[in-house]
Amino acid sequence: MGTLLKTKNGTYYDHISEQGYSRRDFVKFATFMTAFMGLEHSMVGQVMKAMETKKRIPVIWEHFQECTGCSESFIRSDHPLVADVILDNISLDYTDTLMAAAGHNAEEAKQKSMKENYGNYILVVEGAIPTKDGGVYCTIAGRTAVEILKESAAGAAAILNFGSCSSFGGVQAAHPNPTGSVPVGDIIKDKPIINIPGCPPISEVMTGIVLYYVTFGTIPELDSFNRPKQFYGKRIHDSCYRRPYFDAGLFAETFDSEEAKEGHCLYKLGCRGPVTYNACSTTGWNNGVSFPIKSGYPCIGCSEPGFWDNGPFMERLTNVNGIGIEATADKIGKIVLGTAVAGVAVHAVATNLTKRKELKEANDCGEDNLNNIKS
Ligand code: FSX
Ligand code: SF4
Ligand code: F3S
Repeated sequence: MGTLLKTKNGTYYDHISEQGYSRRDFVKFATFMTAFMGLEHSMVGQVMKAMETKKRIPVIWEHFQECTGCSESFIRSDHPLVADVILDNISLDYTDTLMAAAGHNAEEAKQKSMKENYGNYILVVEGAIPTKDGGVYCTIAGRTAVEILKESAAGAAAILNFGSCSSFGGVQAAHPNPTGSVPVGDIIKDKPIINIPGCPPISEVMTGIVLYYVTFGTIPELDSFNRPKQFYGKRIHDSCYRRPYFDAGLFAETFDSEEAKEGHCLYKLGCRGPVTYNACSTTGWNNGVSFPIKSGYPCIGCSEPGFWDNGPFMERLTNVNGIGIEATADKIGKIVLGTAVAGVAVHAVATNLTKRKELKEANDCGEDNLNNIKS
């Protein structure tokens, strides 16, 4: 786990080596992350070069109204270097959850880092910000979240909102939103903001954005909700392994049915996959091991704005955007099969399956790159 201000200077690769990782680990990590970021295989060298030559970017990580699931997701990545790149190598100058220091020491370290790195650090925010009654519903050391956020944002080069709470308000902002919670973007208007929603988001996606910034010195292309397109450009439905069942009109009616076990579509059990943009069905969680639908539970749309109010969960959607009808699941299956949408959707599934395969190969072939890639 990260130690406060341990990695003050040096490149990412210096720190990766310091942590005891081998060159082989580094190449495997770079290969995996390049594929994960959706970049061409030929870009592995550039990613490695950036990590070998660029000094680490300081990260200040604030927590406001949330459950800390985003941090949990982040540190529990199946890929050991994913968390270590941020915690030990990109260097975490302040996070009240993970840092070793506490109280006044922690606060002093944060103030020092923000001053020294003014204009250059990345601000990561987890959690929404309550604004009602002067913001009193989230205070840390006597200061409101609004006050702390404004101070931390002032010297940030960019803000990464980790999770649906800081991105869109999340559970706190659900009706009737008793504390007047808002996302970061409602308060900070003069900084580049990247939303990385999900409740929580996939850990490799969080690292992928930081690594992209490190490699290219710029933020990736965003959609209309400020989500990076390479991870949020497709619907869960577009690459879901249960999709052939949807297209064939075969649906599980209950969770404990044989059909559910066999892989029939969970649409009738409330799946939000057709209206949810996230990478879960393409990349999977925990190094591709699984994701909610694969575990037998419908997608609840956790990366979409206002998902808590888009319920009740476990009840089927009646209106699927993009397909543009209100109909029963059976009708949707038939209509998708019978229109041009089918062509687009099948193509998307095929594309995403290719990406999934590439990721697996990247994971397997990192070692080969030791010989093939000039560093
Ligand atoms: Fe929110 Fe993250 Fe959900 Fe929890 O911090 S996105 S409640 S998983 O933890 O902010
Ligand atoms: Fe998969 Fe859900 Fe789409 Fe069915 S509705 S194919 S379970 S994403
Ligand atoms: Fe969330 Fe749906 Fe993925 S619930 S974790 S976006 S499958």
